[in-house]
Amino acid sequence: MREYFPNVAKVKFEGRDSKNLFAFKYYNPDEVVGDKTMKEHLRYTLSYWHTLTGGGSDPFGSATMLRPWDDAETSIEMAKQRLEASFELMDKLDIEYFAFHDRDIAPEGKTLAESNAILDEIIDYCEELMKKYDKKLLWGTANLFSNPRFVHGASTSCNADIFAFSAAQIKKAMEITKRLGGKNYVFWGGREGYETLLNTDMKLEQDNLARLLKMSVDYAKEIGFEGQFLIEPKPKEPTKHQYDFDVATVMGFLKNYGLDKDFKVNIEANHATLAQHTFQHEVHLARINGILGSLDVNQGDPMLGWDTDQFPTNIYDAVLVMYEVLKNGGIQPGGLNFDAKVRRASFEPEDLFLAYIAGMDTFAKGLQIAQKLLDGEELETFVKERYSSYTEGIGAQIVEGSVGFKELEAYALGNTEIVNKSGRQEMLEGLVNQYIYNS
Ligand code: XUL
Ligand code: CO
Repeated sequence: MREYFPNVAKVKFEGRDSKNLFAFKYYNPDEVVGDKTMKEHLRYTLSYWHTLTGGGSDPFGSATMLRPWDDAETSIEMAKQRLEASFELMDKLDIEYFAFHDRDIAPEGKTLAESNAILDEIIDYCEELMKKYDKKLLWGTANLFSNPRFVHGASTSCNADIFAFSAAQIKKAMEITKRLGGKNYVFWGGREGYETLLNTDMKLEQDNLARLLKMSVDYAKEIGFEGQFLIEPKPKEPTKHQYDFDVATVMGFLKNYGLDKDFKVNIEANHATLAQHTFQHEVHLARINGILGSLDVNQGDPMLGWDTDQFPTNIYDAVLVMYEVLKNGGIQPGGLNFDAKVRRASFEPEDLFLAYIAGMDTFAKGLQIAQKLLDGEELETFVKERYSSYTEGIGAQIVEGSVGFKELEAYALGNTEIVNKSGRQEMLEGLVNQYIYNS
């Protein structure tokens, strides 16, 4: 098989003093952190769309990326070359998992039947390469947003024919995900939202979204697909009002429609910040509600209001998110998917490696620091102490549910000296920094 990236050899761990650009300084797959190796904790995943199909075009200019498969003669030939290149990338970067949409792994045909046949041919080859390179599928999904037919949405389209088409596309995507042993299946509602209420029946659209999800659960049972279903929240872009705005909105929606037992969430950093939340907030909220499924690790630009999908290099966020992951007891069967693309000006093939290395080192270091923070117990002890009034006396009675308004009024009337304590935010921020500086 052709070598697509002959200028880059297998990327190895060389340690923090290495000056080799194509080496890991912190990601050491076999290093044990807490109870698992780094590789087991992090479950790094290559995003097929950004890595293999992203061309670098923007609203002001066309594609810039130089890619070894640019000269392929047909779209099927190009899809096969991309597959080969993706496994070479995973192999050289020691990335165990990948994630894909149906329409980025294989080109779309003129009809649904033709698209399905092309998918089958590509998935056959994918399966062969997975075996050869010993790689796994973290998740599959259906692209229900790029084709113009989804102009009014997919399951939330005003057009029932589009609902039917979407169901058929998900059915096929779920079948191929099962066939490749996918650990999860993701639903990102790319166009499930609206622009104006002047033309929108929001109740019917949300009911239909729930109907489609219910059909997905039923079909998974029917074919014996046991992967975890994940909803990926995002607040805006492409539609102004996306229905799966953030983790809290998704939780309410799932409960409302009785779907909460069947779905968890795939949280993306840049989607969290677009919703005016920190990445840690979204991960924490999902964790305490038992629905933390998987992570799309990337980062946005604090000065831009859209999804820039940059490779994650912010160590502070990585530490706090890995702290949540550790407190969750891990992220399996989810993983850390680099839903990130190189910048338009980083157009050389080698930039793909450099970007993944930067992201993988960031989360490896984040994991190490988070484990130390957890072992140090200062944060946990502080928070426990801060709420200690609920472990005895009136607080314990509130928690047990043994008092109501009358008892609380009697207590408050007799309690004339209320004392509050400092929240010590700056002290705690300094403490986290100390862990980062010293590790
Ligand atoms: C879009 C996005 C998607 C999902 C999968 O912002 O994040 O790539 O991760 O459809
Ligand atoms: Co994503």
